[in-house]
Amino acid sequence: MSSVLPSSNRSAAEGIEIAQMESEYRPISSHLAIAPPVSVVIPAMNEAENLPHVFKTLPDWIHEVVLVDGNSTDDTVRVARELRPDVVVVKQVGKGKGDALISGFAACTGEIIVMVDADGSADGQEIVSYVSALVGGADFAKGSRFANGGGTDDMTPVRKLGNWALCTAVNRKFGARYTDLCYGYNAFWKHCLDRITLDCTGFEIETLMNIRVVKAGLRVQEVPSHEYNRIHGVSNLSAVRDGIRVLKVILREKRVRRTGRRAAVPAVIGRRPVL
Ligand SMILES: Nc1nc2c(ncn2[C@@H]2O[C@H](COP(=O)(O)OP(=O)(O)O)[C@@H](O)[C@H]2O)c(=O)[nH]1
Ligand SMILES: [Mg+2]
Repeated sequence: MSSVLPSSNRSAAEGIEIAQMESEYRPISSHLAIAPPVSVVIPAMNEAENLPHVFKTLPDWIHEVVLVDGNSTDDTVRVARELRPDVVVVKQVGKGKGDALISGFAACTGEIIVMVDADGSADGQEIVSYVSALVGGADFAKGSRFANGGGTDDMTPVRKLGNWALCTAVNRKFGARYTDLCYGYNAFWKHCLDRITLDCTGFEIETLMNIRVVKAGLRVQEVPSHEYNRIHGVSNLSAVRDGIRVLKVILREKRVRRTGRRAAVPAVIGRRPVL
């Protein structure tokens, strides 16, 4: 369009265009500005004491925070609203972290969704790394405590061993190259939800997502992440009970592919993020 304008008007038109672009793009680091709105989903069950820390680490360029309350008996919802009056609170109808996340995803209005635990184990400042991976071309930015640069203060040796064994099983069975499996800090383009059906209720949700994104041919990039200790309270996860649930998901997903009940899906060639 600028080529048909007289040269005296061209710079004014270009100036307006640049001003419009600047208003659409939010700087998220010293070298990156993004246009897509980012929603953060936080599943929370009795995390009132941890929320002040969690909310404090979230970057100010976040579009919305969706807190999914698992029928907390403490002040989780009141504290969340005090800390952030614009927080979107979703009251969970069912039970379990998976059920909570599925409800939270449905409530998001952003183009990018980031999953963040409410126990203080995740540093919200890492969101910029996840978003960078997504605007750089990934469909799914998968946090990893065992990729170079990642780490964990929160996992017991038993949980580390179980996670490693289950991760190895997923890599062998589905041709993935993951360094971590059962980790709650991940981010993805909302359109990925059209390609992966989520139908589980518990802590196996991350495993199900990690398997289905591979099966759907989506582009997955691991993002090194550090998991800190839960600040207050105790984990709701039981290594044995939830490890068995994760194993069942892996076996079920393998059976689904082998019997061909779920059709293979070609790699995504959908809308690409614009920088
Ligand atoms: N809404 C909701 N959140 C849950 C539920 N179970 C766990 N969470 C949340 O999921 C996150 C991870 O749970 P956590 O107990 O820390 O498990 P861990 O990180 O695997 O040890 C925390 O923010 C919990 O509050 C649930 O049934 N409903
Ligand atoms: Mg935790």
